[in-house]
Amino acid sequence: MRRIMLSASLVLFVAVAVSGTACSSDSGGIGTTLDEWTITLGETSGASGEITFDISNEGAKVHEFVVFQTDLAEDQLPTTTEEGEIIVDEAGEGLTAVDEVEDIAPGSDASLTVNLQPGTYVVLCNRPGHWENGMHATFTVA
Ligand SMILES: [Cu+2]
Repeated sequence: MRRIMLSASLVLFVAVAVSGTACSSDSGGIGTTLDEWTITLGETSGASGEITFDISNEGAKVHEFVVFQTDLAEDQLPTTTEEGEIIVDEAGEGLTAVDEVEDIAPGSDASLTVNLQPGTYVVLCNRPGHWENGMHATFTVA
């Protein structure tokens, strides 16, 4: 009898562990919403190491998601122009490009996993004019 109860609780434990894993892989990333003209992060800080941004474009325009390491304020980045509109100068002083996802269509999702060291990061959309219109957010890694 005692042995049967032990195996029953072992089965229960395994079942909980498996469903716990499935649950965390569904929502393991940082929810990231792109829209005109905002980038909204579900969390604005995280621990160093691999971080995944689960990106949804809920806007009506194509957007992109670019990650920079920088100590500059998110609305005070070096700029240049493209198609007559302001964009962030990705080679500008004080910016270190980390990674990006381009051309995220309206209504579609994307995912970006980056390995981040402690520091301050700015995420933004660098389609012409979009950063200037407000598509930027700050993310801190401890
Ligand atoms: Cu955009």
